Amino acid sequence: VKHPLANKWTLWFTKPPSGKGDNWADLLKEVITFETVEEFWGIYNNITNTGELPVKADYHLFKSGVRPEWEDSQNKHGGKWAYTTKDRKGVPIDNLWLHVMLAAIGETLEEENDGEIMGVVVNVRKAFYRIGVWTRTIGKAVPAGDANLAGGQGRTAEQGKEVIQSIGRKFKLALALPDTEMVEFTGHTDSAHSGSTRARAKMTA
Ligand code: M7G
Repeated sequence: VKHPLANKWTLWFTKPPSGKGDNWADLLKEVITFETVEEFWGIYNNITNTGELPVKADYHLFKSGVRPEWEDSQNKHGGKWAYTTKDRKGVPIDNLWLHVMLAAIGETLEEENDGEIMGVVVNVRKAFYRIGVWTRTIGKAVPAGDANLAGGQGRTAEQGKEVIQSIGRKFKLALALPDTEMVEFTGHTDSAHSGSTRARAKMTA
């Protein structure tokens, strides 16, 4: 018996740059697409653990049809919740990432019909790991009739902000973070224009 997931998902990998001329587009590789629980475990059990990846590698698990890039039409008005660890040593990254992937494919990061979750990502960096959850919006009003969001019913700005806040709280639950740890939300346009992500964080949970 195969247990279908609510959505079809695609796993992507960012290769660390090998030389100077490597750009983002050359490094981002589509790995595999799946749509059942059993396929997920088959893939998970056969890929390199995050804790064994080299620095500058990423895994991205996105809804099929959405590229894990700011420029994708479904991401360009969105943002991400991110948890950045203070170190790499002693961090149970494989466990954290597994729980976030399970929350994504099990659809527990949002309410039914929110239509916000685009994907989840883990970054391996020199001094830290970062796990992110990408959302379609940054918490704004949505007009009725936008079939992708709010079940087509529309949302006020207030409701939009609360939907994003609620995803932050669910993300924190998936990570089982203590109250002393924080997750931060940033819009992709801010990330794309660089600078310190920390200084530009718009919401916290
Ligand atoms: P990062 O992995 O988000 O964070 O971005 P980091 O600074 O902690 O490593 C690293 C770099 O990868 C960015 O400065 C961009 O050059 C490139 N990059 C990352 N993302 C997610 C994108 C993207 O969506 N589009 C493009 N064009 N470049 C990206």
